[in-house]
Amino acid sequence: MSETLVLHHYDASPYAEKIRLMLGWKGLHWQSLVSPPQPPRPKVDPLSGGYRRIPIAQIGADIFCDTFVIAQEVARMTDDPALDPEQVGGDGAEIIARAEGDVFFSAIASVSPLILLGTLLRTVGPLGMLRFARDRVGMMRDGTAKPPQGEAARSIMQNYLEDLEQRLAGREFLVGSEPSIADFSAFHPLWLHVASRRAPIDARYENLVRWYQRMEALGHGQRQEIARERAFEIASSAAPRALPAAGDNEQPIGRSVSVAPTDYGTVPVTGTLVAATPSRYIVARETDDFGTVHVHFPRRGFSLVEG
Ligand SMILES: N[C@@H](CCC(=O)N[C@@H](CS)C(=O)NCC(=O)O)C(=O)O
Repeated sequence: MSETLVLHHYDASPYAEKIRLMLGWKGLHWQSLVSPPQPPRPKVDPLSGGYRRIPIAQIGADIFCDTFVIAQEVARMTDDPALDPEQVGGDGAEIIARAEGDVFFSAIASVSPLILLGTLLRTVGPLGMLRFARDRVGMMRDGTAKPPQGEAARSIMQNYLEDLEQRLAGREFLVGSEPSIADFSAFHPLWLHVASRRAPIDARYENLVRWYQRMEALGHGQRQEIARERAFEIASSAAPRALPAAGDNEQPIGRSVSVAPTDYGTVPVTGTLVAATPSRYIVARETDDFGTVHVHFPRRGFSLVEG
């Protein structure tokens, strides 16, 4: 099994930026396969079975959906528990939940619609913008997420900036003396906010600005672009790795299941449930092109139904 991580992503994706910076912090060599900012995604769908969000990571014939499990894999590969959302100490879990809840949506919704329009026009052009807007409206339709709008979003964003400014007083990183998953999670909605507003963070947030620059300076490690054929070859020439020993016997192991996010982008992936740990589902998919692949999902924020 190859231990090189392939990241399926696109450059403007903030959740992908969270992972790219983690790879940068660890100075890892990784492979990059870029997909478009909305489906269809023929370079990765055949591997994941249709999970619709980005990023997705691949190690051999194991496919990791959601940055929760991707971060756990980076933590494992680099033997750094501070990168694992389940093991991070201090206020880490609280910071992550906040950054990836209402704050994430507010990072965009707090930006003036005209400025946002300008950003989208510059990055994807008029047609791309229409395609993107239509896609994102559809993506939110079936989920439980209720993104804040207007004044509510602006106030969430401002409280977030103030909270981080205070937390960072007299310290370089949010938890401990080195970057942890709390920093990477706290960073990516701000990165989205800065890119969407096309303006830097207000200089009056001095601690925050310094931390933001420190995080940006971590870079992306050694990124190597690969073709879809190479990613497919990596999957077909590997067998999925051994399953975790500790299982949750309450779950329908060996049965046919569908797993989907509950909040947004609720497209299910179907296969056979081969393992369930307290935090993870692993679904085996039999494919003509790559043989068996194992697709990993976090349990939190995902539903599993039989059949
Ligand atoms: N909880 C997910 C959230 C991922 C997410 O929302 N990603 C955005 C891009 S940053 C997305 O997939 N948007 C829709 C899309 O790209 O199709 C994670 O941690 O990976």
